[in-house]
Amino acid sequence: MPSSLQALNQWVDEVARLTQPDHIHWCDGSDAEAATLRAQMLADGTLLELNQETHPGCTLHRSHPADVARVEHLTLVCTPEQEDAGPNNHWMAPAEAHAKIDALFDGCMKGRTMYVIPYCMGPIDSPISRCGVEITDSPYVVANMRVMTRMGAPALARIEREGAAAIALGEQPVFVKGLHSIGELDPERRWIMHFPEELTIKSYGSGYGGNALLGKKCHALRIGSFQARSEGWLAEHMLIVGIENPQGETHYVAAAFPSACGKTNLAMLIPPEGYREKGWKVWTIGDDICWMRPGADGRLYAINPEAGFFGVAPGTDNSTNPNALASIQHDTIYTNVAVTADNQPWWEGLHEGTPVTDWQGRPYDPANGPAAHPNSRFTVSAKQAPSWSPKAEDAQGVPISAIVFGGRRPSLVPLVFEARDWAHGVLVGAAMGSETTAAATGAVGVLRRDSMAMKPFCGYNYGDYFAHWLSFDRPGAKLPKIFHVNWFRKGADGKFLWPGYGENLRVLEWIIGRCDGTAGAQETPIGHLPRQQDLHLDGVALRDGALGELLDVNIEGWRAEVEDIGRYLDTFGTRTPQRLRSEQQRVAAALAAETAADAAVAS
Ligand code: O2Y
Ligand code: MN
Repeated sequence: MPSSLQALNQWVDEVARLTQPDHIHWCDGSDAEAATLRAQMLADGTLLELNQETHPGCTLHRSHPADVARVEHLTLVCTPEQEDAGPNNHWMAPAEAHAKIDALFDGCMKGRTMYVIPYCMGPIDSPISRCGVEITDSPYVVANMRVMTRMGAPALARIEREGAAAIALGEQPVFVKGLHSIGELDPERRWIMHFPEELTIKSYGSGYGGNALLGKKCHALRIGSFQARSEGWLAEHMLIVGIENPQGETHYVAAAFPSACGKTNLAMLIPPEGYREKGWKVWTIGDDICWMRPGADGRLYAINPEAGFFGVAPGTDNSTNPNALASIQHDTIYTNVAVTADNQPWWEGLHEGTPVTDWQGRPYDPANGPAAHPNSRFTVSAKQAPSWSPKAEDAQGVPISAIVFGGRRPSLVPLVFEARDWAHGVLVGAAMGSETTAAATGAVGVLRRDSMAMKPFCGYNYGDYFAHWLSFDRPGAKLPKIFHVNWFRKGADGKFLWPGYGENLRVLEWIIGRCDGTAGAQETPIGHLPRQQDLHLDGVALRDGALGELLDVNIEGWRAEVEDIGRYLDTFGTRTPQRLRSEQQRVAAALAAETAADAAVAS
């Protein structure tokens, strides 16, 4: 038998009976296995070799043109009661969902090899890590899972060890079961289903990213958030970054932003020159997902459950993210980028020059749109980042000093503010969101709330999720301070007021100063804001009046905002915790008092 764990063998047998593959391959994660798969994919055209002189070890995959991104409308959370999935999820009853997707899986691997991928999310020896097994018929998924997770023999050994321990206690072995097939890559026959109570994922009909690499969004966030709730930890859509000051002290910050708000850039930030000269350093632990749990000292300790980056290529260049660019010069899988005449990967903004072949493999013609797909990706080991922190392998995780929420808010929301306490911070996270851009939806300037950046990823009812967050505030807890940032505030001329990128370290410095008690602030009804003198701004070019606007709190605008937050909380009905409603009412009352005080002064 391939595994000493009978429950695993039985499940693999069951899946094989349903899908009827020609061969079954248990992945050991070895270099030899990776080389064999790579050669096979190069031979059948699944992968194309890129220029091995400029990009050694790099390959290109072109996905089906109708399979280029996550598909939220086809992504389901299948809890027995719809109310438990909440209005934040698409839902189907488990029996109906299993029947629907199993009919698609029936015989789908005939003529194909079925790969069994044991993987561990997080350092292999960490008590915070959790394991899963993905069964797939896509060798491209195997290659990506090898980069994105700790995959193969060590993961299987942990699953078997934990399984044996559970059985000894009379319990069921606990590992997440993920079944994936590319099927026919037909959008009409595509589902991404989650069964949280069964720790099971079933994904059919897509070979792309978050739909197919089941360790990422499906396990580490949707199933992970559900598991985290029952086990007392947090599975979050957050980057983790270490900020080292000139005294050699490192503070770890976890930050949640909706997709496409620059999480990877912040995780790999390069300090402005003046900061570098003084000795500031930035260390990358993770760029997308953070698992946190309280340690014995009451602080929250975090790991990055992933081992690699699945980053968006367009927007990654020498001015925005030199660290990411340096990471992807070798041993990288590119997906849906364009190619130059000398066979190098290319996307808009990377450098001057034009590609010869677009993401679909057609001769490049600007009339067909961008050469690289806007959601084209690189898959690369986190260890290849120059800013990678060896602490990312620390079994205990890193202690989190600050949690930062943010979104794209062209108006109203200041550059940075600090929540007054944990409950207020949870409200700030629940209320966060971005204004839509024309490219995303066609509707410009519409605010979409995306609580904790988890809207597409929370595996249960948001109201219960807010209650879970609030539950961490208990005796003995030494919780991180919570902040909100907005790098995207615009002036009346429609231009950004803040330069962003490396300059964001100035804001992080204030945040860390607030955590260790060295930075000043003023109290306002929405929280604590830096006064102009509290930020170090030497060497940054801001337009006249920009700082005033960036740190302004418009009371009437905020009154409307907080009312809208109240209406948003109402959408989760009785599942919204009363504590959160009280917090919203407290902020509303503080703002109203400010209006009354202003009126009294004026009269
Ligand atoms: O479109 C996809 O399948 C990828 S989505 C993704 C990938 C890496 C990090 N974050 C995301 C996201 O959508 O948040
Ligand atoms: Mn993400």
